[in-house]
This record gives sequence, C-alpha cells and structure tokens, in this order.
Amino acid sequence: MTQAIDYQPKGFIRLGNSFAIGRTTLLVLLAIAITPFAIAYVQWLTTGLPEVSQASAEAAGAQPAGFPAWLRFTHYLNFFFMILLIRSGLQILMSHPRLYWNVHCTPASEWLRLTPVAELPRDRLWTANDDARHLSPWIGLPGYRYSVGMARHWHFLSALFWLTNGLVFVTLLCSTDYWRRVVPTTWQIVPDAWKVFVHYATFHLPPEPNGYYRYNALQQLAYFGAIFVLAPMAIVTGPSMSPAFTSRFTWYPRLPGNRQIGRSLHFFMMLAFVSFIVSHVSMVVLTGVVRNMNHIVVGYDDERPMGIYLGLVGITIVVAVNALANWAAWRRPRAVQHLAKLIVTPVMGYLFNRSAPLAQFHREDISPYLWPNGKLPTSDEWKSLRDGDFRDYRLKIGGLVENPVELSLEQLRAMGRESQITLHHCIQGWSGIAEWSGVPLTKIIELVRPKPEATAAVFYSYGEGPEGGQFYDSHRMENLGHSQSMLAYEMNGQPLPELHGAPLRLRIENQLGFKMVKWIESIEFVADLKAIYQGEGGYKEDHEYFGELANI
Ligand SMILES: Nc1nc2c(c(=O)[nH]1)N[C@H]1C(S)=C(S)[C@@H](COP(=O)(O)O)O[C@H]1N2
Ligand SMILES: [Mo]
Repeated sequence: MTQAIDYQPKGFIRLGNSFAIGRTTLLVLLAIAITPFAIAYVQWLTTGLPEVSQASAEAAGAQPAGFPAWLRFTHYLNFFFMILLIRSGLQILMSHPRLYWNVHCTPASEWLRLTPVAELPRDRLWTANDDARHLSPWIGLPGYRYSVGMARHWHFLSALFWLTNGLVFVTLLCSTDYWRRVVPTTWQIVPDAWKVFVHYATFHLPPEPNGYYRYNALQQLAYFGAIFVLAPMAIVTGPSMSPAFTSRFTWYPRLPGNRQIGRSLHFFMMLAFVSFIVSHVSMVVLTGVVRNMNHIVVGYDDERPMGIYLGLVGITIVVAVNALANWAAWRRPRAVQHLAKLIVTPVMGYLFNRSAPLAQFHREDISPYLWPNGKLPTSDEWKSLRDGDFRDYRLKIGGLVENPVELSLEQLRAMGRESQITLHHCIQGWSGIAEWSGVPLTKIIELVRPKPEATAAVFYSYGEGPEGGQFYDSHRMENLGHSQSMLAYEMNGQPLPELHGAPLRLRIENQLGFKMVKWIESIEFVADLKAIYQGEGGYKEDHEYFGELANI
C-alpha cells in the first residue's frame, strides 16, 4: 500500500529534538557568516581599528536632511506588515517542515528539518499531512497545526499591502532627493563600510554621524541592501512556488534552479530580514535611542521623549494587531477567508489564472517518491469496486449538462489517452514529478455539453476528508479546458495506485494539489458553489478555510 521508502537520513547535524540541518549546507552557511568576522578580528589584532572617514558621504554630494512624514509613515507600515509576513510565513513552513535543494522532496534528502521525524514510519501510511508540525501561536500566525489555510490568508493579505506600501515608498524616494540618503553613488562606500564593520564586529563603536543628516557607510549599504536587494528577492522568490506561474513560464523556476530552491531562498530572505531587523534595532538603541526614535517617529532632531512614547504606541499597535489576527484566525476564520477572497483572489486570478500550463518534464525527471496525502476511502462501495479491479466502476457525470452520462473505465480509456509529466505542487510546500495518463477534460466537456449557466464542475470523492464527511473540490470552467487538465487513470505508466487515487483522479496542473481530487466518484456541473456542502467550493475550503482559487 505505501511506497517502499528506503531513504536514510545521512550527513545531518542535529541541534535539539526538532532541528536538523545538512552538514554541507551548515558548513557553507557558517563559512559565509563567520569569514567576515574572522577577517575583521585579524585586521583589528594586526593593524588596529581602521579610521572611519566620511569620504564616501562627501563624494556622494549633498543629501536632504531629516525624515519627511511619508517616509516615517511607510517605514512604520513596512514594519507592521513585515511582522505579519514573517509570522504567517513560518506557519506555512511548518505545514511541511522540511526544506530541500531538490525538487522531488524525497524524504531524508532535505537540508533543513524542523521535525523529530527523521525517518518516515514504515509500519503505517505516513502522509504529508501527518508530517505537518505544531507551531506556538506566539511565533506562528495563527499557530498550532493544520492552519496553513489561515496562515496563507494573512500572508497574502499582508504581502499585497506590504508590496503596495513598498512601491509607494520607493516611488517617493526616487521622485525626491531622498534616494541620495540610501543609494550609494560611489564604490568608495565598500571600503568605507568595511571599516565600520571592523568596528562593530570587534565590539567598538566608530564615531557616528547624526543620522538626521547622513548615515555611516555600512548603515547606508545595509539600508540599500534591505530595500533594493532583500525585498525584491523576497518578492520574486514567492511566485517561484506558484503552480500556475511556473507551469506557464517554465524559465521562471529555473532562475533559482527549481521550486524547492525558490522556497529555500524565500526562507533565507526571511532570515536575512530578521537579522536585519535585529541589527537595525540594536544599532538604533546603541547609538542614541531617544534621538533616533525622534528622527523616525516624529521627524525631530532633538532629545524630547516624544519619539520614544509614540514609538512604543506604534509597537503596541503591532502587537495588538498580531493578537487580533491570531484571534480572528481561530474565532472568525470564515470572515478572514472571505476577506481574502474579496481582496486576494481577484489579484491572484488576474496575475496567475489566465494562462494555460505548459511545463513538461522528462521520464528521467520522475520523482522516486511522491508524498501522498489524504485518507484512503473506507466505504464498502469503493472496497468492493477495488476488489473487482474497478470493472464495475461507473463515473457519474451530471448536473447542468445536456447529456448526463455514466462511464466505465473502459469507456473512459476509449475516449482518449494523453500523458503529461508534470510537477505536483502541494499547498504545504512539497513537490514531486510524475507521469499522468488519462482523458483530457475537454473530451468530457464535449461529451456531456455543460449548459451555459454552468460556472464550475464539482468533483466528489469516495474518500473522506480528515474530519470526516465526503471529500470534494471544484474547478472553474476556464481551468477545465487547459491541455493539462485531465482525469487520470494511470500514474507512471501503471494503473493509478490505490494511494494515489484509484481508479480515477484529477490533474489540473495550474492548481495546487488539494484541488486534485482522488478516488473520484462523480462530477457535477453547477451554476453556484454555495449550495454544495458548506458552500466554499471544496472540502479543504469548507473545513480548513483554504482559498478556492489555488494557483499560488
Ligand atoms: N479524495 C481526496 N483527494 C485528495 C486529497 C484528499 O485528502 N482526499 N488530498 C489532496 C492533496 S492535499 C494533495 S497534495 C494531493 C496528493 O496527491 P498524491 O497523494 O497523489 O501525492 O491529493 C489531493 N486529493
Ligand atoms: Mo496538498
């Protein structure tokens, strides 16, 4: 029933029960992190502290002074949304607490493992859902387990506002003279920043310029890096995890290398931002917290306590909003889901849902192991069909169609057989490549002729969802017509294995895995999804508050 797993976790360094990191990755990361500090120490011990000059700042010419209101405001909003992004991002990560450099996500091949489950249990079925981990609600938004749906709503809502705020900030920065404060205009900045770094790295404070008028070289470079390198990298690595985007623009996942490298880099951007925030806040405190807070909060350059007070109010608001977001996720999840549907879904639909998936892989690319998800059907009906090799299976297609039908597997096979070798994207973060063969959904549509009022097709499963009740999901008409939308009856050249959906499952390659119903019992064309079960468009949408359009 389960696939044979013969993967031994090797070459890991374990730190505590739920943290293991690949030795090679750890060594590379340590080398990158420690080398500059080591060089700085050697320089300090041999030649002493370098003299910090203002050469680069002077060469860069005049800079505007102070912090205008738009800058202070966007700076605050940036902090506000970034905390929500980091917390919800960590929650998403914990729904598949492993990071890989390879696209197959073969168990034990991860470079980072945030779970004590090093080797998957062999004596029972271990699904990707079983592998999800708990995260404290103090860290994660919303915390606990199985909350990837809610975490994604907060993540995407925050991402849209964070991005908009960032665009406003950069536009104002570049349309005024303020860009001069953060964008270096001379390479002299590099040696100058190094000299400052040698001070900090060896626990010295160089003479600091007053930040109201000018930053020191390292500070300027760090701000430039956060705005013009880290933020864009965090943004572009996001869509490298989107099935719709990467299956249409096949060059995109190849930029980082593959989906899992994109996911790992997205994680590194989070780490880089956290390091930036920690260093930034430490320096603000160490170099005159009262004056610095006045600069960025109220825009004054003096020692009145106003900046500190208002700053604390601002931080309190961030804490309160985070608490409220956790509360809403647990107490008003439907409202959060609907808010995301109102704001996020139209944007995602516009950006990602308009083009047909194209990506195809080769036989050699097929993953040695494809994580399974879902509960095998337990009904007597499915079991007796299985015991008869599905000879008595009839796929029932009805609802708003001109020609309702019941089709045996043989009839389905006679309708056509197409194959596609594609990358499966699970909402949890894992992926894997397999070959799927079956009937294109366009053939089904030609046969049953949906009525004009049909807007979606609902696929009902023999299987139950994790909380009991029939598993089902739906697809909008436009996503049924792609060349990579099929009812698959074979996987990797063999009849569909039980675990992967026998006798029939969906493959709609611009959508996430949870939309690909396995063990299909029937299909119904409908005008409105509201009348079906809880009305959100699918089991995961009803029970786990997932978004109904799952193209990223
Ligand atoms: N009937 C049913 N279909 C299902 C599920 C399920 O729980 N029940 N899980 C979905 C999810 S979340 C994923 S990622 C894919 C996994 O497909 P696989 O097990 O073939 O990898 O199946 C989807 N189809
Ligand atoms: Mo999934």
